[in-house]
Amino acid sequence: DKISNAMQRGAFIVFEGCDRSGKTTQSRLLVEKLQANGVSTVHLNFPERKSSQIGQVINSYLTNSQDLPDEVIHLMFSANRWEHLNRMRKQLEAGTTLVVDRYSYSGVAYTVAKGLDLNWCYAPERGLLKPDAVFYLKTELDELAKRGSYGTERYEKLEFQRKVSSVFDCLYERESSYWHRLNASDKVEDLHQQIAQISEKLLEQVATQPLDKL
Ligand code: DGP
Ligand code: NA
Ligand code: NA
Repeated sequence: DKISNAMQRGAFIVFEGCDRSGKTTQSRLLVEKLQANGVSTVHLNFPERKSSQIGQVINSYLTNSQDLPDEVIHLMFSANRWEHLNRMRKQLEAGTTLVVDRYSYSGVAYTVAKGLDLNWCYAPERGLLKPDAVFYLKTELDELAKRGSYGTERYEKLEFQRKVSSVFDCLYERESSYWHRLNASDKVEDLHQQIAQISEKLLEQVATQPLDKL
């Protein structure tokens, strides 16, 4: 009926994976598909580098124009997610679906890959909204290397990505109830079909469920 329709929330969908795993392409395709189906959908990307001072510090760190201790930049990435929490919650509650390119799991994976403790890394993420689904685009690193050389940003080095990838694998084992691990070397269109199918089911399932926290 009309009252319960008014209370339906959007889904919170996250894409995770190493650099160059195809997250940006797949998240865009999903947004286009949902919008074409008449689903109110917003595309977000973390880190959000432009709209805040914290985002600008992160950008200068990633482009190697500023150095910061590992702990400090870790907390900055987390703070960048906290900056957007209220707006994200309002959008979800208003029925808008969020498709988000990277989230707290990148936060954990990239800092654990530097050698910091996983529980310490996860702590500042607690209390942020929990995604309804995470699409983990799993890359074979040798495959990724064949896609051509990485860019010049701080983390775009094969050995580092190998470590990031193994942390994502651990997180997948831990969080597999709502993570979908997909083979990033599948054809773009095949991957998109898998993702779209899972997402469309999810929209109905979560519409009347309360939002959860990490
Ligand atoms: P992207 O704009 O998705 O290419 O991300 C930029 C880089 O930042 C990429 O190498 C992944 C890394 N990154 C994304 N989120 C986090 C985070 O929360 N913590 C850390 N340390 N790195 C992150
Ligand atoms: Na990148
Ligand atoms: Na991205």
